[in-house]
Amino acid sequence: MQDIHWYPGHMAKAKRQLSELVRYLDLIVEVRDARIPITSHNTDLEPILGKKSVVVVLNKIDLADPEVTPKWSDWFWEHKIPMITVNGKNGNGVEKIWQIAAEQLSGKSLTRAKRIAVVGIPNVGKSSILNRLLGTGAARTGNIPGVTRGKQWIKHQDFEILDTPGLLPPKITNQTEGYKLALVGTIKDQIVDGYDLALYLMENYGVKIFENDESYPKQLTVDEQLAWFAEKRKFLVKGGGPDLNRAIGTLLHEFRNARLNRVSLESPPIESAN
Ligand SMILES: Nc1nc2c(ncn2[C@@H]2O[C@H](COP(=O)(O)OP(=O)(O)O)[C@@H](O)[C@H]2O)c(=O)[nH]1
Ligand SMILES: [Mg+2]
Repeated sequence: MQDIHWYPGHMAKAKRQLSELVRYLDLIVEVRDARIPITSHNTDLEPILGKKSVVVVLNKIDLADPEVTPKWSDWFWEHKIPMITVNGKNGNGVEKIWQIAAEQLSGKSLTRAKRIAVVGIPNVGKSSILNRLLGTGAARTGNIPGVTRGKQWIKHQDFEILDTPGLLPPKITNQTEGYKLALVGTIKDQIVDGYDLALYLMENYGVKIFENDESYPKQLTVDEQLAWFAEKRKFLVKGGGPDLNRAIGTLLHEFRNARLNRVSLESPPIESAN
């Protein structure tokens, strides 16, 4: 895999902007990808948020393994992290955000509206969720000096929610995280080599992806599995060999769009009871 590096200045600027914003907030809605609930969280958020209330929203549940997502729900609540699962694309579950926000802030007596912002790494669905939230009869309110240059607070019930999401780059500290982020589409294919990515996918998730396909050759090497996929789809080069490039492109495309068996790339860690 090629080096993935974010310019340190890029990360620093995002952190600074978010720190400035957080001072004005009562609650942060942190959107994560349900297929990678850990890797789609940038741990640099924690010192920025301090003791502010956070609600985690696991989005894109339509793309995740339906057996794994409920385990994540249990895991978050066991760790006392309020969370809900949603589909930002069709809006399912998004309304629950108002309810859980109200619950989390119920102990807080404020004479002004309670202020919320949506934050997260790129492509997790922040804008989709925000649009759904704001499509529910919300009205624009005045500016709050300091934080709102170019931004607007939108009034909904006794909340004010910022109309633009807070953005943090993903934090990539090892190759596996890079692969996972590339597989869910957070970082572009140009950064991670498609062949490496397809091999990583086959090696770690091939069994799950093709669990309903009896012809899937578990016992073969990942290269041979890619060739199997090419042949199965009749992707052949001139002369008759498997067209691996086309197989890689199709495999990644179909994975990302959940045309294959739905897979979560991360499951909750198994913790001992003591
Ligand atoms: N399948 C699916 N796609 C989603 C969902 N939420 C957002 N998307 C898609 O994911 C892409 C990124 O969403 P966007 O809201 O722009 O993410 P942002 O970068 O975090 O603001 C878009 O193509 C959305 O249509 C979801 O729950 N399911
Ligand atoms: Mg956006």
